[in-house]
Amino acid sequence: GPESDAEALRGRALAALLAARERTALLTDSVDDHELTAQHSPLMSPLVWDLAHIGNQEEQWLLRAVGGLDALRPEIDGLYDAFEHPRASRPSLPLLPPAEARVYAAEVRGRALDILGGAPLHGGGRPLERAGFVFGMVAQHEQQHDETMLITHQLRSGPPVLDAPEPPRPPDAVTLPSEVLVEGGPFTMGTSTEPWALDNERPAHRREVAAFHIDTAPVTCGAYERFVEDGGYGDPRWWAPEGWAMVREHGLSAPLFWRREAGQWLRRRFGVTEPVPAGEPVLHVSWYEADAYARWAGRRLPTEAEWEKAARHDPASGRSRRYPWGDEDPSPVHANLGQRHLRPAPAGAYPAGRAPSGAGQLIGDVWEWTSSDFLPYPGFVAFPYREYSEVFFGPAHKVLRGGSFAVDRVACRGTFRNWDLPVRRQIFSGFRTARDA
Ligand code: AVJ
Ligand code: FE
Repeated sequence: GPESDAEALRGRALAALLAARERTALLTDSVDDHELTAQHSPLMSPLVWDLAHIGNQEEQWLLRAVGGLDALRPEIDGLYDAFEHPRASRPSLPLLPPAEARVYAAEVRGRALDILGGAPLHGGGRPLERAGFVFGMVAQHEQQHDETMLITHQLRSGPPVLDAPEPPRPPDAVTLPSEVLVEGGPFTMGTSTEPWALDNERPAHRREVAAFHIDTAPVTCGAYERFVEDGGYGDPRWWAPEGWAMVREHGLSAPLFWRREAGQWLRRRFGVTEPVPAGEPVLHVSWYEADAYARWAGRRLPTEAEWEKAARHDPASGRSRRYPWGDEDPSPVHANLGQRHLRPAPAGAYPAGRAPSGAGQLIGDVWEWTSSDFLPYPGFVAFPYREYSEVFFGPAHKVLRGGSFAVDRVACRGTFRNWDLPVRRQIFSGFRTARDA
């Protein structure tokens, strides 16, 4: 009944909040105070900013909006407002030092758990609390910043501080077809029922999608290396005009973190230099690089609707699944999520995670660039704040789908939408290609 449903939701929200904090602790306790406050890249905040920002968002939504409490430290709100201070300027702000930031986040968390214990999560409650949405939103927010902090870890120099086991090898990579066919026809895109889906994933709506072919797996480093070796970065034919300008301005010749030494491509990954692994999905490419590779290969990026149809549409039932493999939450047999590994799994891994279309590794491993601009779905309503999605809609941002190895499962679904500028390559981004049928 409603009572046990509310208790199940409370348990799920509690588990999601605790898991996020455990990961935040791993990312912020693995470096010293100097590294927490340093600027590792002008593209990123100091780690200690993310830490206190996580606490400040939790305070604003769980303590103030839900709990009706007054601000614990009203004077710091402005420091941790992402719109007030661009990332490059954050190291020079009077930020809370690491010890104070930890105490602040822990104090907020203690009160948030008290509020969770008494919140009406079922039925008639306020929209913010219904089905535990706001608690799920805060857990997703923390996990998204944990991914951001992992990007900062990748950008830092010095010896490695993180470690994780290797991802599983594919059982049958050699027998996989390179692409699959998705038949034409309508499918249901987005969701109106997923309780913790964010505003930009809503509402569910029908989309007509013509037949297309899409890669079975993300484009690998080995395939991408052939584009590099074929002079791809020196040939304007393959590039969008702004992409070509980016290549020229920054002298780009390969994905970020790659370098060529003694006739071999090497890459740096979380402080370790290693040969570029041919069978692994390519990482750290911008939208412009993905777009150029696809043109060189005689193909194109999939649209966002094509990506979601390949990932969710079940022709047998005519309905869209929560995930490629079905409606069950992700487990380690389905996808490389949650920073369990510090790299994508080789192409062809996770056979249990494949979609009815036959495409695999749609969830986890690498964020996948699509050709689409980040736009609202028909019937979009900003909730609970315009600054999460609405202010980013428009042609400046391209959509990424599917999540990377650095995404937690609470912040990943078949409907989940990420976005970024087409020049960005420090993110855990790759892609797959498509063509008209
Ligand atoms: C959805 C990943 C683009 O990190 O800028 C974090 C998520 N929003 N805090 C970002 C987010 C507010 C957002 N992305
Ligand atoms: Fe944020």
